[in-house]
Amino acid sequence: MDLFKLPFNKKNRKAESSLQHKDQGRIPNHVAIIMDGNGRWAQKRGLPRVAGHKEGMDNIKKVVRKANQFGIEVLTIYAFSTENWKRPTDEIEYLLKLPIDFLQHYLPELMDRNVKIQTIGEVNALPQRTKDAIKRAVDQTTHNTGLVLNIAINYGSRHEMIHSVKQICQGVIDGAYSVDDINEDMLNDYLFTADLGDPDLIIRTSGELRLSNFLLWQAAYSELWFTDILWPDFDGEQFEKAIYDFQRRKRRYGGV
Ligand code: V0D
Repeated sequence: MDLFKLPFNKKNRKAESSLQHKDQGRIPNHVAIIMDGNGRWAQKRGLPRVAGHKEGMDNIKKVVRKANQFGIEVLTIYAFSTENWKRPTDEIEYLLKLPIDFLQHYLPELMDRNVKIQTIGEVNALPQRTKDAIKRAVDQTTHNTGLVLNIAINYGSRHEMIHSVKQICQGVIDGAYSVDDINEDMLNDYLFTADLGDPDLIIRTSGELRLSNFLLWQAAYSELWFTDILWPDFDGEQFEKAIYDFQRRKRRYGGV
């Protein structure tokens, strides 16, 4: 029987999880992952790049399961960036069908696990069938109280900041507040992540040491954790390692 089927919620997650007590460490509230290396994983095996994306999609459940066991509140995964539109058309077409595929396979398990699905990014620009599938999943899981699986899709951090600034400007024009009222909290409140909090830990697989337009504002004090392992090979054990490394770091938020 798959662990993935166990019902979890905020209350019993603590009791069922022994993991989070290891090292007496703090559990990060919010972990974000850049799931890089799917194309390379496929090429290494002489497979088409899309086979790597499919494998990468199937891999998400392992990390969701682990995040749930740890009692992590928010897991943000970077599925499609605004820059990904530059890829070949057939690859984009395949990628934009993955949410449908993913939800068809895993939505029942996510429901059983009490996982709540949310998205950040410009979902409106996606194909109608993809949008419909995502909306159904968000609606169906909206009252779930366990892990928030926040999927960044057609997301770009600079775009998100521009969006926030435009909203604030409109507020000034409308007389809702003055220029002097603008502060960090206000900008934050207009970001897509307003209700999620900043990521405590950002993981990037596949050896690239960059943020690549992912959560730039929100990453101001995030711990960054990199591995050479390609996303389809990243498993629960690796995720645990990242959490334990996080627990050993001292976070200072600019203080001493
Ligand atoms: C490809 C590796 C899940 C990275 C993971 C549209 C890139 C597999 C989703 C997904 C993608 C999106 C929305 C949703 C449920 C699942 C997904 C895309 C790519 C791009 F509500 N995996 N995944 N979306 N990949």
